[in-house]
Amino acid sequence: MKFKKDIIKTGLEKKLLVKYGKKLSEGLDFEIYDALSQTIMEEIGGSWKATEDRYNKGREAFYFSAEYLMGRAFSNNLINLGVYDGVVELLEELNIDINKIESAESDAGLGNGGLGRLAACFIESMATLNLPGTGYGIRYRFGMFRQQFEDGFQVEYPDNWLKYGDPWSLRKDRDKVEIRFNKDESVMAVPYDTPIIGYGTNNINTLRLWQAEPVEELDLGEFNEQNYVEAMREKNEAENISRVLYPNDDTDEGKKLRLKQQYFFTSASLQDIVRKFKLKHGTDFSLLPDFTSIQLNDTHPVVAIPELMRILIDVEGLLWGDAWKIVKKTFAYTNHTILSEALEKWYTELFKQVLPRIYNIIVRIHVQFQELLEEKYPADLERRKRMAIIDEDTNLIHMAWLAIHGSYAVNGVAALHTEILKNAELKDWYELYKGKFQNKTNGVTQRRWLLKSNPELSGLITELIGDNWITDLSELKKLETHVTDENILNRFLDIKNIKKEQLAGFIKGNTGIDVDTDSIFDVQVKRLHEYKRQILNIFHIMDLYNRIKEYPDMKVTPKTYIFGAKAAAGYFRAKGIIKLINEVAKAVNNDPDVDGRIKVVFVENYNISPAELIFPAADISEQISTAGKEASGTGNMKFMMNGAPTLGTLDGANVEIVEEAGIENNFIFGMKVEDIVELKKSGYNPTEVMNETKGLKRVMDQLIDGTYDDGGTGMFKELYDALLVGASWHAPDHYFVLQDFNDYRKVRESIDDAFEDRLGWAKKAWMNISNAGKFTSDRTIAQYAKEIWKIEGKKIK
Ligand code: HBZ
Repeated sequence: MKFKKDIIKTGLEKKLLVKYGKKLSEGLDFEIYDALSQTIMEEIGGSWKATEDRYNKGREAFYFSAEYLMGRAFSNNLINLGVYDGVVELLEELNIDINKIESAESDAGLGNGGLGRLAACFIESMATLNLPGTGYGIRYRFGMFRQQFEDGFQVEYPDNWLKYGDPWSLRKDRDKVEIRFNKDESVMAVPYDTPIIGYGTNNINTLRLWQAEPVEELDLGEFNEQNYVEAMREKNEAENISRVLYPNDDTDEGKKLRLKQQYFFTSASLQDIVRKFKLKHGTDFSLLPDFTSIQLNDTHPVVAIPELMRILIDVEGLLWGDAWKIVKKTFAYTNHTILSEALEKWYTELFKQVLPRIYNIIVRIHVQFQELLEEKYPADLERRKRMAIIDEDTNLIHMAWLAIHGSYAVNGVAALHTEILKNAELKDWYELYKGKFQNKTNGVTQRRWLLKSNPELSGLITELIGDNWITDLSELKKLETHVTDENILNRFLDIKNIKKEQLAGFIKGNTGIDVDTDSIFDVQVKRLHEYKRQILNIFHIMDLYNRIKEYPDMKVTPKTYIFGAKAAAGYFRAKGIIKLINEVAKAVNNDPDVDGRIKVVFVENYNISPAELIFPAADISEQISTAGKEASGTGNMKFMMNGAPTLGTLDGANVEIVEEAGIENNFIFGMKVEDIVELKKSGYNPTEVMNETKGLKRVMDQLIDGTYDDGGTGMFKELYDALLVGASWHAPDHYFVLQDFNDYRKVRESIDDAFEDRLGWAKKAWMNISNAGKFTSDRTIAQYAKEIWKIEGKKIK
């Protein structure tokens, strides 16, 4: 977009006056943010429409996702439009601080973690690549909860992100559709469209999020009878459907409202797609798969498969067989996890009650699939049972099985993950449907995670290799020739220091803690989960603290351990780990004996905006999940492109990071997938490991001897038991924390020495940046476009 200063200025003034009745000098930060954003929205309206017209009649991809973790839109949009500097200048002239305007925007936190953020990166890459692609999802009234620490415990508060409205979305009343659950229950789905602005292009794609509303605002009969509460009931019940994001990132909720959410947004999106298809191509639905590819982001939208059957049969009058052929050529499914507790299953009873017609369709798909299996594996009853879409022993509908059977492509999200799917978790399915399986290693958008969040490093990169890297990240490879240039390495270190200063300022504000920016910033930010092993990290800190107390003169390279993590509200053990980290932090940070050598910081309410400060400031990226458990990880990539070596296991995309950047430039430790298989076979005894590993017994004892106080909740004892005794649903230490402890400590010690050689360190960091090219979501999306969606870029003028 061309920057037209006068137009932006006049727009800003007008909007302030009309909407808030204020002159520029009187506007509050939020009001200025709102007025400016609306002005930009008006300016891009033409391109937005032109993009829609350009994609018209061609093949399109649709991304169905229950989550989009977008963060703030303002600066990113200005940057992608190429008007950021102009707007900064204008605001300076008007004596307005852009940082304050930026901060007035709430994060759109409509996602839990990696899966939701991936969706956000993906739609941005689609726009940048001029790909005809639309995102569909839910406009939650409340996103991911706001986390607060009270006495070291996590407490959840609602995330009221729409309190002041959202200037980046447009309500499209004319496109609203009715969603029928059963014969006497329906709601309206009203779309809100957000422009997805590509970088360096005029193309503007769309994210369409549905909001639930009652079919009729008020029951007038009840109202006239003066039953006001009854009159409002329908409104509230309808609105409940899009009221709040479920904050679980790992266990399937199995709740009625969650199923309603899933059906609500997939049905609305399919109705929208079918309506537009008919407008453009008429009613020959056999052509639908020629023009449409729908990507299912995990199992959350998989109910779309039977719903499209319903629409084609009940509404459009097709025969079952014809409809099924169409459906199977329309959907593709992405798997993001192998944790069995995360694979969605629904009780038939509940399903039948909420969605009777869809249930019938699933039964028929199930029966036909069993017939197919019988033909293929007549003698293998066990296999047929394992693969049953409806498990007739447990009465559970297995959504992942429905997804694989009902789609034309299935993909994992990193090479190792896809191999595990093919050879273990989905082995039966791979044997049946080999041709469907693909790998698509995740990526992240460098526009947000480097260009926007680290303008200092971006400036240096552009100075050295030009700015093509912004849309072609493989260009970073050209930086490698500078790895021997001390001047450049020193400039990198200076930039890292600036970013650390900025983060230190934020930490001071967020937690009150002063941190030393000369210390190693060792960072683990991600959802709190046992498999991600934050407990391994804190155990190492407890051990180091014990040793410092015992040998006060011991040499320690100063370190700041930074954590950020939310636990699912009902995940007791994860909340215990949060409390433990906070207790250790309190002890360490207030102990004069430690004398500033180590600090522990737990950033409250970690989400996208703090993340943009954290990744650029990190010296070390902690990626320490149990091998085989983290499907990919994407934070690991954000650290890498900002020059933080990985301290990690050979898990998920870490494997590929090390392949690209060199094992010598990262810090790899711990058991590999094969080692774990072996250890399980030979019998794992965590108590023995604890007794044999120096310092470990002491750390474990501190969980139960009162050293750290869990406020009488029993949380720390529960952690202790999980590691040594196990529980009804798992063996002791099933994520091998104790087993990997010693190796982890060793590799951390090697980091200390490496860090003190400043230039040597800068070289490692630089090699990571130079080889981060693979991990752009542009590459991932180009692969989806070519190998799954079969779509091509269509640039507007
Ligand atoms: O998806 C994550 C994986 O754990 C991570 O390894 C991967 O990089 C990322 C993107 O592919 N999975 C999630 O973030 N999953 C969820 O957030 C989730 C949300 C709701 C659920 C289940 C999982 O019901």
